[in-house]
Amino acid sequence: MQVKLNLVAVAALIAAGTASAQEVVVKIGHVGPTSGAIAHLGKDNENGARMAIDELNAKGVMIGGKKAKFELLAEDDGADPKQGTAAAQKLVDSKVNGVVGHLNSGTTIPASKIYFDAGIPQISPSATNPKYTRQGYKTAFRVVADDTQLGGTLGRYAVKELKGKTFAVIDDRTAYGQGVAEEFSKAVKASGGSIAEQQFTNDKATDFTAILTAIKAKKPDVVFFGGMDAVAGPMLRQMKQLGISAKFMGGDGICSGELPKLAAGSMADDQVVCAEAGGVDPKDAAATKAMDDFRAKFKAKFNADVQIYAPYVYDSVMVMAESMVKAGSADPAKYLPALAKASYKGVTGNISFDEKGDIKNGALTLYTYKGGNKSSMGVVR
Ligand code: ABU
Repeated sequence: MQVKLNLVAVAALIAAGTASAQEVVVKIGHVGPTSGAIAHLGKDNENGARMAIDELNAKGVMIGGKKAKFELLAEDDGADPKQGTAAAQKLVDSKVNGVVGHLNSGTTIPASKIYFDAGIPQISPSATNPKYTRQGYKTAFRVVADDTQLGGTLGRYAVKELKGKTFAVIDDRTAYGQGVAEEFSKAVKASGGSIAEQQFTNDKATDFTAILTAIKAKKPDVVFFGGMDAVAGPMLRQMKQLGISAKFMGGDGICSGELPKLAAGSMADDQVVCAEAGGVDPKDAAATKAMDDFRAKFKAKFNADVQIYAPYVYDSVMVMAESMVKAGSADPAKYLPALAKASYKGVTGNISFDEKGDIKNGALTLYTYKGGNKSSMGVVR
């Protein structure tokens, strides 16, 4: 009886061994702030990655003749550069095949050196500081437009379309906030506007009375904030309390579905103008439907609306997987050249990269808010 049981066990072990020899495990790392003030954005990104991983596994993707089993290794960096590099090192030590992340420029840039040194491809779905792809790291890719495009477009729009003449600019001193605010100011000045007041805060601040009082004295037409929605919301509340009714502008970091809640009813319709660093052309019916379908599937799966970048994270995982399929290998050194030459049609549009690793022909979508909802004002390239 004992011998028979052992034979059964050995047969099962052989079967398991055969199955695993025909399977390749692909570990995809994801890093974003799933704790802290912008945890809602980090979770949005992480869920985008989870959705892609689940779909790839359901589809049964073959890489080099073997069935691929995708695993998500999700890390929280708290939007903190030190936690970001620790998370990056942990993923490298876990021998991930690729990384999608991080969310913030301030974490993505220092982490990119760790991935580069380890030869691991990294795609950021949301970090917009230009420096990320200008360090000469062949492992660094980005699927959204950068702050030069974001700040520049918003600055020109503020002068030419909103007819603003005097501006106040605030930033949160992060790599993203400072960078996008500088690009905005440059474009405003180049378009004939003037910066009447410049102030700084930080990404954890909650009281803006002093800086808003200084701004109020200058009577600006527009207040621009370089930073994230978690700070912009309370800032809008305090602007209203102080009687500042200027237009409020910001980049992609404030352009979330959560901003109206964070501002707690203090935003007037059309007061806020922001830009997402991507977007599909509303005139392209097929692309619009694909994005609408994605949002509906996301809502059904996670019982949450897309905040900003979940679709870009989803596409980042998909383009990485497709590059592995094309290369016939999930080995980072083998699929990296295929990723650099990718031409992938995703829910966010066509993804291919220039020589720096930036998306080619990146789009921007300008938004305002009406009745507490994000409302598209069109796509700009
Ligand atoms: N792009 C806005 C949020 C992420 C970042 O670049 O820091």
